[in-house]
Amino acid sequence: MPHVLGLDSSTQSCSALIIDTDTQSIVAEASVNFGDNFPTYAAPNGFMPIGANGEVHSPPQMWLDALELLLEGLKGQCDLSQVAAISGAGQQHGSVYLNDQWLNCIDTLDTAESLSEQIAPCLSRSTSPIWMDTSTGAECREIAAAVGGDDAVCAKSGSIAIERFTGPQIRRFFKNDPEGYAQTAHIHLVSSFLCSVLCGADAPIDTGDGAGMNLLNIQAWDWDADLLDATAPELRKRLPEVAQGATTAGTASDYFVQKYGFAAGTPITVFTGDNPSSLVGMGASQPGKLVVSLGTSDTFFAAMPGVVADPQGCGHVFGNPAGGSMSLQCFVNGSLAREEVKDKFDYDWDQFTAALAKTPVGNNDQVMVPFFRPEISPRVDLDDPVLKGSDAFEKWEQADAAIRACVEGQFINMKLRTDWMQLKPEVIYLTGGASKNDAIAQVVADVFQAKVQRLAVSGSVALGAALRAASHSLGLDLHELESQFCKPEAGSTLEPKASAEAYAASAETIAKLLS
Ligand code: XUL
Repeated sequence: MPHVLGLDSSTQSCSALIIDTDTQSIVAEASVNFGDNFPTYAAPNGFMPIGANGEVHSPPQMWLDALELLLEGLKGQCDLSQVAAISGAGQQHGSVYLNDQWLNCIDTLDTAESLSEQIAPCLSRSTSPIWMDTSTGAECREIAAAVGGDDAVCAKSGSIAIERFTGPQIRRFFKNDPEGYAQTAHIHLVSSFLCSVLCGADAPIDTGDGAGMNLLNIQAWDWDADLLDATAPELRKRLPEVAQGATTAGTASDYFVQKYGFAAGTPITVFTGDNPSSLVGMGASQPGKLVVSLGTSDTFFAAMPGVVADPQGCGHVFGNPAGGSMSLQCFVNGSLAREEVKDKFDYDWDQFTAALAKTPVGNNDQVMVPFFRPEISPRVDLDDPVLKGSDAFEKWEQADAAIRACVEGQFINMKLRTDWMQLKPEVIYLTGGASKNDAIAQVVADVFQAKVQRLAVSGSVALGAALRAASHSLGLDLHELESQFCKPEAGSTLEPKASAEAYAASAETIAKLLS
């Protein structure tokens, strides 16, 4: 009977897993794609058309509608009164702005009406800026200047003031719409907003997601007075408390008990960000294992033995939901760059894969800076001459060599940018769409000189949430749960085939180009 629900409200969809911790199996799974199910929000990929200044917003009501449709789907698959614990995760950095009706509203929700109808009047800002928003360059500079420069912000918050983070977004809202800011009594992250709705009370922000705001002090794991002051006036009273991952936020509110059949009193563990949740769902919450996720953008994250910030200012430190801290580095030129090279030569993915098989490891020392849009690791803007690395790309006539140069360039850059974490990985867990490609996975193994594994489980964010809830509320050992649920797919392990020297010359060239 120990069923546990994990939720994942990500950029494009809301998904859930219910696991049985006795039989170590998945009892129910559901996913609701925002664009497909809610076309009236005009957010086909989960966000609305990009604004003139790089604004990328999503409607929070859409997240609520998706949550309801998802729970409806789960209710059709199993008896939700059997769920003994709940947790969840949200896309990081996105913020929700609420007025003073919020607390009363979520405490008195009526099952005759939908969540989105009832919560809409509480929104002091109808849409939420999300992590893809790049409109806050000026605010980042202002915050850094007020606190003593990038290094000072980085030492305090684990990241330099950076566009997609929440603090600069809050500052921009305060500057552009002071009345709207004055009407705002509560500011939540996507994760803590949804957790609050489920609990019917204001939920804390956990250290995993909270550290993605440029507001949290990563030594104290609490709000930093200097950063709050540099961001917007009277910000502290608008923010909830900060909590460690192993914290109960509340219990399922009457709305969810009556409408979906959850048992009264079902405990809800504080939600976290999608990446911290995935760290747990990949079975990597203890130092020694690291995760490389190959998606629209590529991310690299790992549990850290101590709190260290990136001296180059490109990486991030977040709280580890299992305790301590984790590092994360995001590479904007992920799948989109691989796709760009593939399309340039009119290749399909099979031809792309064959190109890697046909070309030698190290590509005869020919390199490419594989950035086709501005990169953040390292920071390279569109008008930066380094993007002529893409001009270097223009010079590529040989499709196969160009493809190898792109993939090798991506992982050589990833290795160079993540050296600050001082990790000696025993194993790299590869996840995301492109992780299934053995030829790409082999380049990862060779560049990092580490074993690469793919896990049998998909949906590591929702699984991480379920495992956290099982551990915290049911008292089960998190690391044991990870070893039960996060098993490598049979035959998926790749060992490095090339020697460490194979990439020495290319790594030197790329390091010089990007210095
Ligand atoms: C991490 C980041 C994204 C979002 C959306 O810093 O911006 O990975 O969490 O998934």
